[in-house]
Amino acid sequence: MSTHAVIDPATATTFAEVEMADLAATDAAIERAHAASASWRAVAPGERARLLRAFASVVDAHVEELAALEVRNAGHTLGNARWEAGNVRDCLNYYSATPERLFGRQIPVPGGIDVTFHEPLGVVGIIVPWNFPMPIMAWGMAPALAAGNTVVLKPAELTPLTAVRIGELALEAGLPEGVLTVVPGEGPVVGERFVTHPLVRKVCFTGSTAVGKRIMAGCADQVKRVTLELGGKSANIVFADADVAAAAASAPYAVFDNAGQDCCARSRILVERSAYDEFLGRLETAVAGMRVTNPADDDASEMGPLISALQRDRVQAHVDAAQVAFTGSVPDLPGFWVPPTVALTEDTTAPIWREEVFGPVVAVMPFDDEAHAVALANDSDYGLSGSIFTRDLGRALRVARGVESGNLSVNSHSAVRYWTPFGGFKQSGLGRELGPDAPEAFTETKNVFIADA
Ligand code: TXE
Repeated sequence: MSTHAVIDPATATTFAEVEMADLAATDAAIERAHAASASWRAVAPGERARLLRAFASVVDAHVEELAALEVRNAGHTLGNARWEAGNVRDCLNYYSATPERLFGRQIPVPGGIDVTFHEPLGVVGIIVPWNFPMPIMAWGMAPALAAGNTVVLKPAELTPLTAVRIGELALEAGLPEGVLTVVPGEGPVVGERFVTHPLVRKVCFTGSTAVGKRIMAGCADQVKRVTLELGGKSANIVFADADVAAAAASAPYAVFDNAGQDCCARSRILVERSAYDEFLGRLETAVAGMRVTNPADDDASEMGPLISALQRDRVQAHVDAAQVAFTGSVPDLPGFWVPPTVALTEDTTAPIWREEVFGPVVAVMPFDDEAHAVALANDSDYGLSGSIFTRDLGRALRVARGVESGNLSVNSHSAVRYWTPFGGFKQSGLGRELGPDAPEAFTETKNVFIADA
């Protein structure tokens, strides 16, 4: 075991140390999860539902504590961090309905009775990134547990604190030992072990496309089930017939929320040429008005720092290579700060237009008509999210059907709701999380035929 320093990204100071699991500790956690599996799947559905609701209530009682930890550890604004902790509670409550409603089917066949069952997979390994530690933890953990699996979960090296605390809260709520085990550690050690260990039956990964490809290849070795939520370069398409003022006012939140470290960030804004100048003017006013401050000192902060020096340097390299039109402000602090930045381009090969920046940087490009907008939006390896601003319902539906993306919002920048499926087209991922069907993705379908005679 070694320890890892946890850093406050607003001030670049260490404020906690976390023990990192080595291979032996990872194997032990997986074996404990496997040992707990038989009894967890045998818990009566109503009792499993009750335990998940108890877990949700304990999380609810600790929302402020968890939010404060995330403000410090990830530089999130207090409003976002409260929403994130509440999202853990909400996902647990939502999927607490699953154990009593995970219906199989009776399919008419000749010669007997045929029934299908949804059986738990066994141990599920969840690998979580640092950008939304709590929600992404919940999106895998809640449906997996509800469907009768046990979970080993690796938080990101940079942001382990809330996951460790939620693991403790699960025990406090009465979940049996081994049902949820949080294993802080390095990706290439703990994360890779989830991929290679035969007792882990499914891996859920959220992170970079590069690591996602590696995980998918590793899982192929054992035909292991895998869900991937990867990068994005989502388009925010603004038509001239839209409420341009509302679109411009919401655009900063569509991309600069969480300092742009969001796989759903609408980091490409496409504006119909006739509204381009008006939109840019309004966007400049909105960006200038953004409150970029240390969230740990300012409850009303609208944007905090980037997560690490490495991430700041990656983002800064993109900014240096782009044609910057205007920026917002940053506080004078030693942490990892980049101001909200707006770049202009008409070059579809420019890195700022093609690559995921994962920072508070947006590229704006004009378009000529509906077909041009859809073609530009689709000219990407990614397809996770996106927005369409228009007052024309027919156009909204045509464009929404035309854009190759897993999640689109019309006249809104909201991307993720736990009631609805979330995931990407193309290199943004594989499989879907959330929504009513998520628990089934943590089961095997078993078909049993009983002969009449
Ligand atoms: O991601 P990594 P990084 C994108 C974003 C960002 C870039 C790099 O563009 O700039 O990725 O971020 C674990 N086997 N996203 O380097 O390395 C790691 O420990 C198993 C998009 O931080 O993919 C962490 O828990 N696991 C994104 C998680 O993978 C491994 C969120 C993510 O880290 C591993 C984050 C390995 N070999 C970054 N190597 C999104 N989709 O929201 C690392 N990990």
